[in-house]
Amino acid sequence: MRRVLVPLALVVSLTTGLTVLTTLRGSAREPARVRHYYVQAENVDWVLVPTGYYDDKLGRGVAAEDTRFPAIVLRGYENPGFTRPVPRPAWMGILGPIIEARVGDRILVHFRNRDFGYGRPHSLHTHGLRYRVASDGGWMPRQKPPQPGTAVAPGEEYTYEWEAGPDSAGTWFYHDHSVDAADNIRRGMLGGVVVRSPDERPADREYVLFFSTFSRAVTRLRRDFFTINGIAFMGGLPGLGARVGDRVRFRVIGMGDEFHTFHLHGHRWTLSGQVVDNVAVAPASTATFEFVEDAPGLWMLHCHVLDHAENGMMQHYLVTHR
Ligand SMILES: [Cu+2]
Repeated sequence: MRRVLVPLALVVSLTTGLTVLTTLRGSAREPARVRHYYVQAENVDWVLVPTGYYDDKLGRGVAAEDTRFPAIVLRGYENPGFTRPVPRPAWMGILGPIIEARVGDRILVHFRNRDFGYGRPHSLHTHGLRYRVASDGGWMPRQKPPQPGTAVAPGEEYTYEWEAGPDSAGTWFYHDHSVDAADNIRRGMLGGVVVRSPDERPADREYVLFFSTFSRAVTRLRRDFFTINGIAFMGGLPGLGARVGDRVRFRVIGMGDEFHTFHLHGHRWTLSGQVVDNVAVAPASTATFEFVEDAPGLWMLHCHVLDHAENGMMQHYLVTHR
C-alpha cells in the first residue's frame, strides 16, 4: 500500500486554509475544518431493479435477477483502515459517500483502489472545489510521466486535497477520471459533493439525486435502464419523502450521455426567480432547490423525458403528516 502526499501542495493549501480561517473569525460561524474522507473503489454485482417490475396493464416487466451487472462503486469508510463502512441511507442507491464541507474547509480524500475484478487503475476527480494539479485526478493520454493520482493501481492508495472556497458553495460531484473514465462512470463510480455557505439554512430533508442511464452496451443486459441513483422503477429507492412543514432540499445532478429532468408531482418551487415544477439537468450539471413541504400523500418523482420515465426513471416520494 502506498500513500502519496505532495508536501508543496499541502503547505500552500494550509496557508490558504489559514487565510480563510482568519476571514471567518469574528463571525458567529462554524470555524473552518479539515475533513477526512476514506473512499474505496470496489466491485459489486449491482441490481438495477431490486424490486423487480411488472406492469399488468401493459403486460411487460422485468425480474430483479435479469438486471444484475458487474459494477464498480465508490464506498465510504469512517477510518483509515477502511474497515468501518459509512452508513448509507437506502435512497442513495449506488452513489459513493457524499463529500460534505462548509466554505473554508479543507478536504482530504484518502482513496483506495480495490477494483481487482476489472484490475483497472482509477482516480477521483471533483468539480467545484479548488485543488492543485496533483489533486485533479484527470488522466491524460501521452503524459510522461503520468501526473500523480491519475491512475491509482489496484491495491494502491492516493490522497487528494481539495478546498471549499467562497466560490465553491453549492452542489457538485466527483467521479473516476482515470484511463477508462467514461466506462468507469457508466459502471457507477460517482458521488455527490455538498458545500454549504455560511448563511445556508438547515434543511430537514436533503437529497442528492443522480439521473443517469445504464445502457445495454455497458451492462450487457437485454435493455437500457434509466435510473435515479442507479435504481430503476418505483419502489427501488425507498426513503424519499418528508413530513408536512419540513424544509426539503434537492440537489439534482445529471450524469452520462443524455439530459434529464426532475419532476415532482404536487409540488412547485422557485428556481432562478421563476416558479417551476420541472427542472432540466444536462450531463455534469446540477440544480439545487428547496421548498417547505405542504402536500401530504404518495407522489411520483420522475424524469419527464418520456422514454426515460417509461424505462425506469421514476420513484415514490412520500409525504406524511407531523
Ligand atoms: Cu431522463
